[in-house]
Amino acid sequence: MRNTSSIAYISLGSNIGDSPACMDEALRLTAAISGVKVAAVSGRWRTEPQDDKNQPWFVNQAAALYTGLAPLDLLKLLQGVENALGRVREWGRRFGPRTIDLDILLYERQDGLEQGAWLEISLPELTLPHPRFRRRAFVLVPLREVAAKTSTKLLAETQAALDKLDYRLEGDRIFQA
Ligand code: A4P
Ligand code: MG
Repeated sequence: MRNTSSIAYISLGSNIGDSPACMDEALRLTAAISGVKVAAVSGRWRTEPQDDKNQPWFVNQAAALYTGLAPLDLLKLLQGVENALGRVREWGRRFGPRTIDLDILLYERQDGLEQGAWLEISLPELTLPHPRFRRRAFVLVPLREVAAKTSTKLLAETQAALDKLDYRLEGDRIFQA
C-alpha cells in the first residue's frame, strides 16, 4: 500500500462519555474505510483542556494512516466516523466538549519531489497543515510517539515545536496552561 499512497497524520480527542471506548470504535471504523490502513497509533494521554478551559479533561491520541484517498475525501469519511459516534456540534460553541473529534494534522505531498513534505491546503472546510497543532502539547506529544515509528523528519519537527512550548508531563497526563 505504501507505494501508491500518502501518509496522513490524524489527532483523536474525546472528553464526553466513555472516551477510551469512543476512541477504540473511532479507530476501528477508520481502519475499516476502504483506502485507509492504520500504520501506527500513539498511546492515550489525559490532557488539560485548551482554548475553552471550562470543560472536562480530554483523552487524546494520534495515528498515522496510509491512504490513497484525496484529503477532502478522507476528511468527509472521518466526519462520517465522528457522526457515527454521536458527535453533536453545539451551535455557537467552538472548541467545546465532544464524544470524538478527528482532525487531520498533516498529509504528505504526493508529487514525489520532496520526501516527507507536507501538502498545503487552505479551503473553508480543510486547512492543512492543521493551523493550531504546533502550539498544542496535547497534539504534539502523541504525534511525536507516532513519528518515532514512521518518520525521523516528523520526529525532529514535533520535538522542535514542543521545545518552544510551556507544558509538563506527569505519568499519562499533559498539563499546558
Ligand atoms: N477543518 C478545517 N481544517 C481541518 C482539518 N485539518 N481537520 C474544518 C479536520 N477538520 C478541519 O471542525 C470545524 C471544521 O473544521 C470542520 O467543519 C472541518 O471542515 P469541528 O470538528 O466541527 O469543530 P471543532 O473540533 O470544535 O473545531 P476544531 O477547529 O477542530 O477545533 P480544534 O482545534 O480541534 O479544538 N483541549 C484538549 N486538551 N484536547 C483536545 O482535543 N480540542 C479542542 C478542539 C479544544 N481544546 C482541546 C481539544
Ligand atoms: Mg475538529
